[in-house]
Amino acid sequence: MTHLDKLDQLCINTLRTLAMDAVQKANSGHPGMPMGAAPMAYILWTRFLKHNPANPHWPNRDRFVLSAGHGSMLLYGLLHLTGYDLPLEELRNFRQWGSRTPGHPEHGLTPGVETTTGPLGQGFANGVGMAIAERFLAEHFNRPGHTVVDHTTYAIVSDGDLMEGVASEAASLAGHLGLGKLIYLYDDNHISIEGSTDLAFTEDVECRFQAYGWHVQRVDYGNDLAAITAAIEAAQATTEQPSLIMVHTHIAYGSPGKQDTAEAHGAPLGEEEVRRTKENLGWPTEPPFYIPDEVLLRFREAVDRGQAWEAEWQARFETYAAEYPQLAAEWQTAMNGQLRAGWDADLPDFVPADGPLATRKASGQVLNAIAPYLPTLLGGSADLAPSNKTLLEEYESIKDDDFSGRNLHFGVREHAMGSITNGMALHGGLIPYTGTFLIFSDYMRPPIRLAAMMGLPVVFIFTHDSVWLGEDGPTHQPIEQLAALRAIPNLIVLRPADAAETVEAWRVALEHRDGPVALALTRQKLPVLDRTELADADGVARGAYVLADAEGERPDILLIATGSEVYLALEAREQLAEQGVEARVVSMPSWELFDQQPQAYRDQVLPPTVTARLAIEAGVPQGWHRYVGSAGELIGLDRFGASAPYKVLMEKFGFTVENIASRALALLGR
Ligand SMILES: Cc1ncc(C[n+]2csc(CCOP(=O)(O)OP(=O)(O)O)c2C)c(N)n1
Repeated sequence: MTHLDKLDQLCINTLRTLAMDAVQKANSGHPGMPMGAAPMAYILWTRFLKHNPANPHWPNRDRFVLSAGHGSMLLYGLLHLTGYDLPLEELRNFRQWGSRTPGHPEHGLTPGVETTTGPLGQGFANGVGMAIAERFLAEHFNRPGHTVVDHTTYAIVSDGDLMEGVASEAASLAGHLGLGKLIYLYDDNHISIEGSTDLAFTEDVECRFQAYGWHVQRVDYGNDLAAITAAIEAAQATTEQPSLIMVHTHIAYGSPGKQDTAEAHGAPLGEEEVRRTKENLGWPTEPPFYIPDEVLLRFREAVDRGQAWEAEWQARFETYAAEYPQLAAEWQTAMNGQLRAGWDADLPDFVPADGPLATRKASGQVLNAIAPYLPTLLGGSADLAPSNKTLLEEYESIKDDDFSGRNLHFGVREHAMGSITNGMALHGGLIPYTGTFLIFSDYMRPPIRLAAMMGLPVVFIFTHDSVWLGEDGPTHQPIEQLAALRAIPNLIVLRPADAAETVEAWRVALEHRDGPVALALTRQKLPVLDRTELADADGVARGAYVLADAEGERPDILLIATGSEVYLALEAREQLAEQGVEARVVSMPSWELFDQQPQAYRDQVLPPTVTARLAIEAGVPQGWHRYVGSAGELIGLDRFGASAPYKVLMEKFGFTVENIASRALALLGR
């Protein structure tokens, strides 16, 4: 072994043995990765990472992402040892019910965990979003002589991370944008679950990342602390390129029987092998979870250092606030995740005289109306901005050498767009949004799910929200996507019926701070509903509302519709009235918001006594029985779409006023 002083060695072996012991005690988990990556983690956390264990929310802290989330015990070891609020007892309870040490790191549960990782590649892309956020906020808030935003995003990434496509997408964009404050350490151990990476991963990673525009270095020996230190210093000095440091390591380092084997990846070493490994590392075999005093002292230096860093930053911030009070106030509002007062002053007020309008277009108008009031509203599209209407027209594009713009161009990279945007939200200070076609929500499902799990305030804009996009045909026509999104817990899906509902949907989306919102918007024009005759669009906030009621006391039938099918339901209501049938039309832009309403309100909108119910939505009917009941019926789509003008498709698929009216009559037995 080279360059290891004794205390460093003890610290590193503490990280290793804590992981071995916790996995052994839980009888489940991944010991190999923490054992191999312990030296780089130790160096990073004790010599470079600027953080404050006493305040995991210090805004100017460096961000650390453990993208190889299965190595969670490495992170829990670091958090405990450096003094975060994570007692040793929690490490003893690794993977147990109610512990703060779940199998994979969960943001919001464990102090100091910057993002939820485990699905490989996600953390890699989250880090890119964090670095974008840092650079944008630095550009926006720093002033000459006043640097209030200045930190680095670090990650440890693994073979699995680099095999995942989402990491390639994110790396490509990070290289393009020249994110110099992004430094990734690659745990290059040549082992994944099935065995050697020779089985499926033999590309030249170094050349690949160089081709993306990254600065790439190699550390040939994962225990060479001096080489790791020098590489991180060189990465820090590289300010116009992201850095990848390929550290050649050995999975389960120190285990006589399991080092360099896939066996050590995801299973306990076994009592006997733990004992042999400890002996081999010169470690006392008893007790488990042993932490030498001098090790704790060394790691806990982070506490005082962190407090000093934050205090120094706080002083800097106060000088800044004295000179730029308005900017400082804006910073506080943004970092608190609040909206500037009066942000909605210029929201458009749509009326029928405006003529028919696609909800995507209305959404674009909303975005442009709020952008001047929300200086940290930042997003873009996966190369579909002209279609998604996501462009902020008065602002420039973000470029590698200029982050003063407000429009991000994610390129055709939906998956990374979602994950990067999650990283932007995790960083804090931004109001991030994405844009693509609803059909491609399938390409970004993993980050949507994680945004929901983490409760991140991200707005996912999805246009071309039904088969009515027309001629592009079934590959582009969403059928099951609304149902699939509604299946994700803690995600609010909103499908507004007209321009006015779109404004209200945006209001909900921006004010909802503890989870993501998906907006489903039309490509085709829709009439702006006449609110002098109908209920106000602010009913959107309740998820469903009575748009047009029956004339008499009690409706004969409920017509429940969403988005572009609502105006059809309104016309069908009139036809039915001519035939003596009293129909109530319920606009139901969001199931999730409706389900949150008190029972009394839900019963008022969908009276239990009215069992004749017909729901109309251009998508799979899955789930609608919950609202129409066993006596109700659905007009939906149980097939893929077809390439044709949308008015033809509406005829062919039965989405006509006549068909709705006749199905309603049939339901009533007339
Ligand atoms: C998206 C995704 N697919 C599959 C897995 C299951 N999985 C966990 S770790 C891993 C690969 C392990 O290889 P590596 O990243 O090199 O980790 P190491 O073996 O070095 O611990 C896989 C396939 C996952 N966590 N995420």
